[in-house]
Amino acid sequence: MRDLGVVVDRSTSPSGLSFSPGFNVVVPFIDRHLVEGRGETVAIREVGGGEVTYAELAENVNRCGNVLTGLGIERGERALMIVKDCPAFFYLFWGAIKAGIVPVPLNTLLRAHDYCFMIEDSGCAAVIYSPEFADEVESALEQARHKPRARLLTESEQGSGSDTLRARIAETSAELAPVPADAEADCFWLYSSGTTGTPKGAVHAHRDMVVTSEFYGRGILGVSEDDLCFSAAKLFFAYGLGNAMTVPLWFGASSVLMAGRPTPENTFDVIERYRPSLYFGVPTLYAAQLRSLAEARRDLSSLRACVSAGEALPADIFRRWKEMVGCPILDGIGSTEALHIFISNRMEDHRPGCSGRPVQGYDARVLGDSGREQPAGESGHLMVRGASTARYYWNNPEKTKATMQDGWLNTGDTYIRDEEGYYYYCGRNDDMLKVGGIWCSPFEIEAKLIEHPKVLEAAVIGRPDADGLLKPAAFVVLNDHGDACDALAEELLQHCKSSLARYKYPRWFSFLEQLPKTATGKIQRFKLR
Ligand code: 3UK
Repeated sequence: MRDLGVVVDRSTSPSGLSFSPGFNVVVPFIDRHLVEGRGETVAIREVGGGEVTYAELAENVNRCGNVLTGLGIERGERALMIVKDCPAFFYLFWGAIKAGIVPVPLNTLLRAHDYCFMIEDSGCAAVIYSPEFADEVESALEQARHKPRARLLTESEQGSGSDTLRARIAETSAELAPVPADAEADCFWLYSSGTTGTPKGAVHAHRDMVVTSEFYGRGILGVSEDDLCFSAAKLFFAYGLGNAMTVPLWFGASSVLMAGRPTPENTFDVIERYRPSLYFGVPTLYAAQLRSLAEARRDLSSLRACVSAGEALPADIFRRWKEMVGCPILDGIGSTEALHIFISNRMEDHRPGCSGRPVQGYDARVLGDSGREQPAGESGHLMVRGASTARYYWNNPEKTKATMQDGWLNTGDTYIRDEEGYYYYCGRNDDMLKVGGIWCSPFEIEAKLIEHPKVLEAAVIGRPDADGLLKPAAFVVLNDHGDACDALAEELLQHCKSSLARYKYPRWFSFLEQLPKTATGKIQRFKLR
């Protein structure tokens, strides 16, 4: 792969990867497949749509890069993407990178005030969005003090004319030379949620996607050209981005894309119809799928591996899935900052209730509060080091310094490593929750509750549901405790749903006369738990 800018050779460097000067990651991920004779191979199968070959993909990437340049976006500037899982996501992401523009895929489940923050924080030059998200995105664009030069819908709702990415792609040149970059140069960002609800833009370099594809895709899953990947986790999530886009593209494999909310029914329909070999889910969905399998059998025989990440997979879900489906679920921990999974179970070596061992290419350690490494069996802060980690957060030197030290990433998780080198998740070091694998800040829900005129104070914590997965539970102190009733709980629920992202509402409400607090007035969350 020398003339494509990257050499994979385990004997030449510690990571086994070396990159040429001027390296632009689009070349090995997209253009290489034409050189290797894969032009007619299908890269993308779109549920309810058609197929996209590697030749069509490469052409549309070029056209899309030209569309972005034509909008007046310059090298190094950011293009925010609020785009559903569809081929246009691929065209935009890689087209931007090829033209030297920095794509920033955003969580499509967020609300206007979240997008407003990201528009201002990124100082983006363009916002490109699917019509499904137009209401939230357009109201964010109105509110934002920073006005991006360009805004563009991917397509119009009715599919007809007007000024859309689709229309512009058709009118633009299919030729585009890659802008020379560097393995270490800034390539794309992903926002990671902060404890207080303000997200941080993790800046990833060109090399990072090569590293995750080699280390996790090859090292753990042994992905080949023959694989068909299906990820219920969306492309905007670092986990989905790897599962459904970078890993399959790196190996010349295919990906099946499904837009919309994954349910047990629609994910099983996709598995039966397209017969993927690799399936990627999150614990909440596996739990729901198991309930659905108990009602009706499904043909999942095409799967050679199932993967779970985003939050810890309860041992019971692992066991029941193995019993019912026959194939183990490989739990692995990854993060937006590390880009993909860095500690994982393996096909030939998996343990229920365990995250597994470090993926080759990554080092992990568990530190005590003093900063010294903990002995086996004792819990501490999980740190990780590897060639795919983000080097900094945009515009946030304090958070960068607190999280990224000497090449080590502080994950914010508490872990135990046992005598044999297996890692066990013990919870977060902060109050953040993962709900369905997606970040959820208790402070953000509390702030929303306190906006309600009848609420004096609120505290939100994670409480395990019947499957052992944490979901937000709210404890509310009212101005007048006498108002407490089911109807008010319902009103508070609607109040939360009206402007928080859909997955963030409390699943339980309890009314208290007061919250447990320390002498200094800090809420004692452990007492509520
Ligand atoms: C938690 C897990 C226990 C943990 C992600 C795979 O989840 C991903 O990225 P995020 O930035 O969140 C990272 C945090 O989520 N977590 C993730 N996986 C597990 N906890 N067991 C797990 N298997 O708190 C971690 O610090 O949203 C997952 C690949 C790429 C990713 N970005």
